[in-house]
Amino acid sequence: KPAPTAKLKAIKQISIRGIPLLENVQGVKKTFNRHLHFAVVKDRDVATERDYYQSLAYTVRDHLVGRWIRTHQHHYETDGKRVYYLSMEFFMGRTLANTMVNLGIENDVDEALYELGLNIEELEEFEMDAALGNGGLGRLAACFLDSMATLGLASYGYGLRYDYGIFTQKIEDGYQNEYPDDWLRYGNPWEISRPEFLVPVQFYGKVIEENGKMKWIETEIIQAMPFDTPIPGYNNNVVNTLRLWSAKAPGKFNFQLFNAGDYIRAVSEQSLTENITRVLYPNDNFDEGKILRLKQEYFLVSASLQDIIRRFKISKTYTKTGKQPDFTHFPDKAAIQLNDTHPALSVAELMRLLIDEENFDWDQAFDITKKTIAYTNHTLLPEALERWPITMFEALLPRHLQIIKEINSRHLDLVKQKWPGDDQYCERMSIIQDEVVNMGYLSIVGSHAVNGVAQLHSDLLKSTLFKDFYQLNPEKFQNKTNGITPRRWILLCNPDLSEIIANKIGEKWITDLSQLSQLRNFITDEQFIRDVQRVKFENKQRLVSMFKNDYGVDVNPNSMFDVQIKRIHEYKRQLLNCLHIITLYNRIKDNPNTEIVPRTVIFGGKAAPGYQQAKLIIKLICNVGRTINNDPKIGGRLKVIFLENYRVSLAEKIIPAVDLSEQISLAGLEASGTGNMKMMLNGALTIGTLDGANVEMDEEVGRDNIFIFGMTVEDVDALKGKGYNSKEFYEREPELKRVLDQIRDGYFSPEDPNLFVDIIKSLLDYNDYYMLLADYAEYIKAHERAEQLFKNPIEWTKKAVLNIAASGKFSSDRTIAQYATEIWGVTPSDKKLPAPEEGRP
Ligand code: B1H
Ligand code: IMP
Repeated sequence: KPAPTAKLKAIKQISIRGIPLLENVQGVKKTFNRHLHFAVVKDRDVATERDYYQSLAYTVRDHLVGRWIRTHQHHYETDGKRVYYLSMEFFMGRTLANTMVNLGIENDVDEALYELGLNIEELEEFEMDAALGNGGLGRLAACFLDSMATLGLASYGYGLRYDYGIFTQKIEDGYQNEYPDDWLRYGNPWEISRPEFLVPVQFYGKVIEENGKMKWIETEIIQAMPFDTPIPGYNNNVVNTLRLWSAKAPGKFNFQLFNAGDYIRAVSEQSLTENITRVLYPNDNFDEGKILRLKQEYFLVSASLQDIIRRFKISKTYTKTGKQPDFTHFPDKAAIQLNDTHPALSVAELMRLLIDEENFDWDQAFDITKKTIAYTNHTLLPEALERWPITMFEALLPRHLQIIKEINSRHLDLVKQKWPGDDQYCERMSIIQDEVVNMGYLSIVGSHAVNGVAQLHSDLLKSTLFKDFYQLNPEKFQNKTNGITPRRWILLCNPDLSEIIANKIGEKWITDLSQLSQLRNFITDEQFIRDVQRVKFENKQRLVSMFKNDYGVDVNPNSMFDVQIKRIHEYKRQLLNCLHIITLYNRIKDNPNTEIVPRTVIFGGKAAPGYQQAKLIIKLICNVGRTINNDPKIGGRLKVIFLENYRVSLAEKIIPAVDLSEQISLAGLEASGTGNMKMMLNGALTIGTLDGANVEMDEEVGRDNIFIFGMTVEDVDALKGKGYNSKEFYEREPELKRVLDQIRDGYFSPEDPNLFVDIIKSLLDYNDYYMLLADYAEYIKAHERAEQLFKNPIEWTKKAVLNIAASGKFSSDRTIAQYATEIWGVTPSDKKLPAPEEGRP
């Protein structure tokens, strides 16, 4: 047995210092070969392209791990406030290229693979998207992780490791079909499991009182197994962690009690408890209210809070000084951000832990809870607001129901104080109403800050959905306009545009996107405008090749790429776009010789599997495409394409090629939108309503450089107030009437003439809930303005450049800096950590 000092000396040899890093091409080749041999266990005679991808992934991963370990050490040593982003969705997409970009090793790796006779872009295609999200909300979480790491925050994402992400969409005979997304089939080189940090999560059971203390007993336990994914910052040697929980059966039943048959059954049934993290719920902006979803939400919350508290207790302040953990300092050491109400149980769970486990009294516990937690709202749509029946709580989380009732009763006391004698406030503001728990209200009451995701949305929260709560606590309400990470959404996906920008203004814009405003100085620079035009054209050509290879359709790269890519939802009004397409079609048919701008209208997006109306809209788009694309009289001047299986990796290919970006939701319904920002940053012009962040894009770029149309929120309210009647618009506008009649009468579905009658019913018989017909005329006119401008390529490109130049506000770095200073109480830093070989920070 070695003496203690000898042991200390020996352990110093366990160090990552001196592990050679491969900062050059030779090194990359060597490591690549080593991984092919030792990790993939293949030689070049039998290795497949996928094997080469695997070796490449391991090679790139090698460059992360030193920085990852060092960053952990740094956070432990500095022991500052940590930021925890809790989300049911992290829509990460692919990791390989993003890692190379953020570590700045893409050129060396590129060169090394080229020398080995391999094509890096082809290998990248073997990586499955980590598609653990539905749409904007999940992708926002992913962009935030990138920005938090880039701003040097001690930040952690917490989520669920679904075995199956968002379904794979296939379009078969024009219909959407769903297939499971088996993303872990070939293993995941970007994650590392941490069985040593397994935590138990309790469900069901009952509550008893013992010596004046509440005890939650006889619970069923499911283990949460963490899987960590590295999150590299841009060029700063920071690598933070995304920790995703996977359900694991406890596996501890008493073998003695079972006979052989019971034993086999008991072991087999373990897999049933692991169903909790089996699959992502595929609904965007819609709450299904299923018990399995509630279990998922509590699983995330309970496992994450236990981990956060463990880390608090082992923080340097306590382990190095021998002091006892003091939870009154917890809010100085942890900020917890709730990504919508999906992790809202955090409020009740933190209260339970503080009161039942840490023996705090109610008032102190609630003070700590409120100071720690903040809540972001992402939608006003009533069908998306979570309201759980208390019967579900009663069975699954009896202690939490007690706590929520107590939070509510104390909250209502404050409401009574504020509005004495007015019972209506108590009725409206109760967290529990009609036997359901309003998770939005719980989140507000349990937080010190509540924010919307664009200025208009935040204002509407205060004036409508949370009006009473705003009057009670105006100081809580904030705005944090969404943003996107410029690393993935221009540097990675549009390297050629990035390069011509860098040639003009250097590279500082990559971490300070507002610097793009300098591009305004170059709109008279003819060469620069031609370069921007050329890059857009080349990006479109790449997409054209994909259309040809994957779909067998010919597309004219000189046509206007008119693109609507987002979840299929009635409020997003893909149907309005479709009405415009049919209008154009009719116009061309009526006047076959008119000079029109050739146009390719591209759709992409998934419909929730149970959302029949949305699925029918997909079918309509496909059928309209079939009719138009095959009509010889159109002669290719108008094409309609529905892109299958829209996802992060496909977005990266489409967005750089967009000319016209469709952002046409009914005003007041799209909380922010973030696709709008991605296309603006890549030099698209926007056709859009004054909704969500479009309002701020309009402010930044100026009305001359964006095609704004349609009703404002105030117009919508006024029209509803005086009584909207969609049939009036139908009768009043002949072109509109003709389009609707065609759809209704089977013009696009001759084999089944009644196929689309439900769509027309929703517009005429059910009075067009999303008011497409009211915005139709202005929408058509806005498109005419776009077409006019497109005829002048130089003028169009100048406006495209002005859009790029005005997109600086929409960096998620700006968004995160505001969260950091205005909600979390932490300070962004542009300091680089030392490189890993330079020793401990
Ligand atoms: C957004 C959701 C959403 N808002 C419920 N709400 C879900 C609600 O599975 N569920 O139950 C899933 C998602 N998603 C989007 O958030 C908004 O519609 C966008 O406008 C916004 O840009 C995005 C990010 O803030
Ligand atoms: P966590 O498990 O996510 O909280 O990360 C803990 C990390 O902090 C470890 O992986 C270490 O890299 C780092 N760390 C550095 N020194 C210590 C220590 O003395 N105790 C615990 N963690 C430490």
